[in-house]
Amino acid sequence: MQENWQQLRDWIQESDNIVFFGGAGVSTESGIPDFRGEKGIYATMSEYGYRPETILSHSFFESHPEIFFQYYKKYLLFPNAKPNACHFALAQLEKMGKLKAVVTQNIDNLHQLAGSKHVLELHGTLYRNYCVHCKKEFSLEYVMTQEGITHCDRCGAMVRPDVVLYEEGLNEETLEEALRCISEAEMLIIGGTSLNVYPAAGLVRYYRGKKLVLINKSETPYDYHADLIIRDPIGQVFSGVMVEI
Ligand code: CNA
Repeated sequence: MQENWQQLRDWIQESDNIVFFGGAGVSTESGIPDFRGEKGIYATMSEYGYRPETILSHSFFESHPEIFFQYYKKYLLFPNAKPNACHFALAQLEKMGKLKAVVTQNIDNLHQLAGSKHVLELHGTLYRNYCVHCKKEFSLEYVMTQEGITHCDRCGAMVRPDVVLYEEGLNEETLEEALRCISEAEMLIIGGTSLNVYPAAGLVRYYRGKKLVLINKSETPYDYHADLIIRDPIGQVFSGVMVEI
């Protein structure tokens, strides 16, 4: 096993208050593309003539709902994706009493599918949907049965995913709980995130310990704060490390 993987294994073995902070790169090995990675959707598509950040903003959702729904159903919804070795390892570490929280920017529900219980979804989830007018809640299955814009079966208004769009604020309670977990953590593992999206990315600044691990294929603005950097695919890293824990 390479040296930096061994260091990660040793720190995991020693720690009983680990927090994981992750992003889209955690799910690329499950077949869900990220935004800013090498094969991310920001690099590969422009068919609508708008930047993805524009399409996924609150004002665009209100002004161009047809494009918003087409885009999100085509590029963000992967209902058949399965958790990978990273998701399963984190669930296992929680069961062992070592990991206290998964703080995620992901909206794909894969941590819960893998068995994690304490998951703080900073950007919400595609698995909850609600009517913008009467607030009736809908499942993902309901959304998938409708082409284009999803409409409420009670009042006819639009049904939107319960995710945080650009220009929208994060849920205060989730943010506070994430901040508490990170600031109390003995070990913080940051993985699969470009640390470009604020305020979520700013949360990692609240970590005060000496075991900050960054597992990311590409550089991030936070690399110089890390005590350990691993550039390998995160699922492979966890499957390699977990056999010895
Ligand atoms: P991002 O900006 O796309 O960054 C992803 C990072 O992960 C990049 O730096 C990649 O180099 C790195 N990466 C990709 N694959 C791997 C891998 N296998 N192992 C290690 N590193 C890898 O994504 P962020 O999460 O930083 O940005 C936040 C956005 C992305 C949030 O608002 C999410 O909702 C949104 N998003 C979520 C999903 C999802 O839920 N699966 C998918 C796409 C985008």
